Formats: sequence, structure tokens, C-alpha cells
Amino acid sequence: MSARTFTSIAATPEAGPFAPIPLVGPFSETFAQAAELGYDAIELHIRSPKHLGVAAIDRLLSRHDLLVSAIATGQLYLHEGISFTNPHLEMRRAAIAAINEFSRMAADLGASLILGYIRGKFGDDSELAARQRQWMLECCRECSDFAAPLGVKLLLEPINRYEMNDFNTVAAALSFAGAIDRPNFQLILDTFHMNIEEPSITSSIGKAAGCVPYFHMVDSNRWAPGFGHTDFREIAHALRAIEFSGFLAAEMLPHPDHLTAARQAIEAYREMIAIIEA
Ligand code: LER
Ligand code: MN
Repeated sequence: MSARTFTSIAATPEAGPFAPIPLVGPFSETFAQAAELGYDAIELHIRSPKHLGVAAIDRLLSRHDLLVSAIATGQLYLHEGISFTNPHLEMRRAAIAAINEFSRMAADLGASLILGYIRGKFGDDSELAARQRQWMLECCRECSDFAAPLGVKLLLEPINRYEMNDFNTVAAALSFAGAIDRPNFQLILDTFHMNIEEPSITSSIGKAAGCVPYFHMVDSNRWAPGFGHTDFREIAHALRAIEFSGFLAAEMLPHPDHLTAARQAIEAYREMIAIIEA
């Protein structure tokens, strides 16, 4: 079987408003930690492609024999307030420009881009929300078309109702991805959000077959697998059934401490991979 599943762990240079990032600190230190723990890849949470040049990241990747699985783009919204649904055109254009800049960086690093918070929030007014959906669609198409020739995938993440009000479920995200209709526009699924929103995590995985190369694989309480009540064996069998190939990534709370969490997650991922690739 040619399919392969890799492990990844989220890292950011500075703690910010988004808590579930286990490795926080200079990349020179967090990359070394990830490699020592045995991870294949890093998921970069950064505010701007200018934060640290590609050449510096590349040197760290080679030194530690790591990949970059994805760049998470949420900090653009959390820090800069730009999004695909901002009522001001210049803010939407700024979001597109920033995502395209991230796509260039992702191309150099062989990574995907995660589209979560950068989508912004729909207003309460239904007329405004309908316009925002259309803006989001246009932004996602434009960014997908920019990323496609660079070989970069854009991954739309369904996020639970307490954080976002656009696509909470796999079904809603699949329907939007169908409307975007670009092969490089796919999904990332996060089992923390799925536990809240999906009637059945495994059936929803089945429905996303063929367009989900990436998971945030965390427990029901957003701790590492094993600290909550999610059944990861069952999920591994569902991934095997869809011939999953891609990344299992630890975007999770650093509890009880970041090293215990990181060790427990990679142990769980190895057990899952043994099932997925059996
Ligand atoms: C938000 O809760 C989340 O799961 C992030 O991956 C969004 O980019
Ligand atoms: Mn996530």
C-alpha cells in the first residue's frame, strides 16, 4: 500500500489567544523537542510569513529531519482582525493577500494551509450573512486558484458552534467545498470539534473520504488522546476504511504539561497508524 500516515505537532513562537498549541517558544527549541519526541512534522502557527524566513525554517527542518505538515492561519484573524467575511472590502483583500503570501511560504516548505478563523464570523442579519457567504466563496476560490499552481492545498476546518458560526459540521463544510469546486480545496477535520458537532465521528469520516488529508487528532476535552472519552481505535478503523493518507496532528491543550501531552499523543498516533496501515 502506498498510503502513508505521518505524525505532526503544533508549535508557535509566542503564546497567544489560541491555547491548544503544545509547543510554545523559539522554533530552534520546539523543532528540537518535536524531533526528540519522534514526530515526523511540525504544524506552524504563525502570525505572518515574515515572522521567520523560509530559509531559517528550512535549516531547522534539515537539522531535525522534520517536515512542515501545515501552516495554521488563524493568527491573522486573531491578531490582525482580517477575514474573508469582513464587511470592508480592503480587509477581505488584506486577508486574501496574506493567505496568498502564506501559500508561497507553504509551497517552499511542502506544506498545506489551514483555513479556520481566517473565515471570520457571519453577522446576525441574514441578508448580511448571505453576502458574507458569497464573499467567503469568492475569497476561497481566489486563494485556491493562487495556491493550485504552487502545489498547495487549502484545508477548510469545520469548527464547533461555540467558536464559529459558518461551518460547524463535516456535511456543511463538504457542501461549501463542493461549491468552491477546486481539487486543492479540501478539508481538515478536528476530532475535538467533531465530538461536539457530529452525530457519529466515524460516519462523518466516511462521508469525507477522498477529500480529507489531515486531522487534528485530539480527545473530547481537547487533551491528548486517552485523557477524554473519544474512541481512537474506532477512528483508526474508519481511517483505514477510507484509505486515509496524510497527517495526524496534535493541536491540543498542553495538559497536564506539554511533554506528557506530546508523548501521549505520539503513542496514540503510533497505535492508530498500525491499524490504518495494517
Ligand atoms: C480552532 O478551534 C481550531 O481547531 C483551529 O485548528 C482553527 O484553525
Ligand atoms: Mn483544529
